[in-house]
Amino acid sequence: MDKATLALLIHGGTENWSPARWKRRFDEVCRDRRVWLLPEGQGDPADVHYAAVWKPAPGELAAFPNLRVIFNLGAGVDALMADKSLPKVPLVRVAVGDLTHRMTEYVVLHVLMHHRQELYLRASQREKRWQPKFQWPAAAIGVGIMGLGTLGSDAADVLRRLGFRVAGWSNTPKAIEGVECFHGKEELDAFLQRTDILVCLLPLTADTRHILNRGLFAKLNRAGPMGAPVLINAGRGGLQNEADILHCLDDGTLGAASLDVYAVEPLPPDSPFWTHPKIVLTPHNAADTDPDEISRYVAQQIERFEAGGALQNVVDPARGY
Ligand code: NDP
Ligand code: OXD
Repeated sequence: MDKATLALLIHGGTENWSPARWKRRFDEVCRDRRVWLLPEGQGDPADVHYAAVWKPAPGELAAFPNLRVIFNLGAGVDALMADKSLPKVPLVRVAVGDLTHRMTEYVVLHVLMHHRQELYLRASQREKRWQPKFQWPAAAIGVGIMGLGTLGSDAADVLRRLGFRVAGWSNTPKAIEGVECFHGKEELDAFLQRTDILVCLLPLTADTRHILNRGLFAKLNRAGPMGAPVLINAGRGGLQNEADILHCLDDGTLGAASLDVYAVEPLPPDSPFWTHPKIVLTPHNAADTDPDEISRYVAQQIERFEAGGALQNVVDPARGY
C-alpha cells in the first residue's frame, strides 16, 4: 500500500450514489492503493493525493494540503466551480461512452415521445378514445440542441440519422455532418427560429444561468406541425427559469416540457411540476454515471498520471466547464 491515497467524497443521496457501492468498486480497481470513504475518514489528510467526488460540501476539499488531482464523478462541474476554496489542482470530469450513450437514450426517448404525440395518445388510451391525429414525419421537425459537446454532439448524430432536421448551438464554431451548426450569442436567434423541439445540454456557468427563459421560448418556431414548441432540459436546473416555464406552458408559448433537472433537487413535494399535465418529469437520472465504468476511468487516469502521462477531460476553470 505504498501508492498515494484516494479519498472518496460522495453526497448524492440516491441509489446510484450509494457511497458504499462506489467504495467497493474503487477498492476493486485500486487494489494496491488506500481508498478512504469520507467523511468517515481514518487517516492524515496530508496523505490524500487524489479525490473522487460527487457534490462535496463547499470547503471539504480544502482540507487536503497535498491534493494533486480532483476527479468529479459526473460530467457537470458546476457544484465544484461554486466552491471558492476549491484547491487549484487539475479537475477532471467524466466524458465516457457509457454516460454519453445513456444521455442519447434519454434525448431520443423524449424527442420521439413529443414528436409521436405520446402525451395525447396516453390520454386517449385512459379515456378509451380512438381518435388518431395526423402524424407528421421526422423531417418536418427541427430539433435544436443547445450544447454541442460530448453529449450534445452524440445525440445530434443519432437524431439526424432518425430523419430529424437537427441543429446545434455552441460557444465556438463546429462542423458536424448533417447538423446545422450555430455558435455564439449572435447566432442564437437564428438557431431558435428553426427549432420545434429544444434540447438543452449546456453546462451551468455564469453565462448560461437562466438562459431558458420566457424571452428565449418566445423565439422558438411556432409554425411547425406540433403547434407549439417543446422544451427538453437535461443540463442543469440552474439553466431554467422555472416560473417562466410554468407561465409559458399555461399560455401556450410552450406546448410541453420534459425536465430531468431542477433548481432545487430533490424536487420539493409541493412543486407544481409534479402534477402539471404538460410536463414529463424524471428525477435527474437522464444519464447516471456507472460506478463500474467510472471507477475504472478514474483508476486508469491516476495510473497514467503517475507514469508521467497527461490527464484527460480536464476542466477549464476560466470557462467553468
Ligand atoms: P461539454 O463540456 O462536452 O459540452 C458543453 C457544450 O456547451 C459545448 O459544446 C460548449 O461549447 C457549450 N457551451 C458552454 N457554454 C456555452 C455558452 N455560453 N453558449 C453556447 N454554448 C455553450 O459537456 P457535456 O456535453 O459532457 O455535458 C453537458 C452538461 O450535461 C453537463 O455540464 C451537465 O450539466 C449535464 N449532464 C446532465 C446529466 C443528467 O443526468 N441530467 C448527466 C451528465 C451531464 P464549446 O463546444 O464551443 O465549448
Ligand atoms: C452529471 C450528472 O453531471 O449526472 O454527470 O448530472
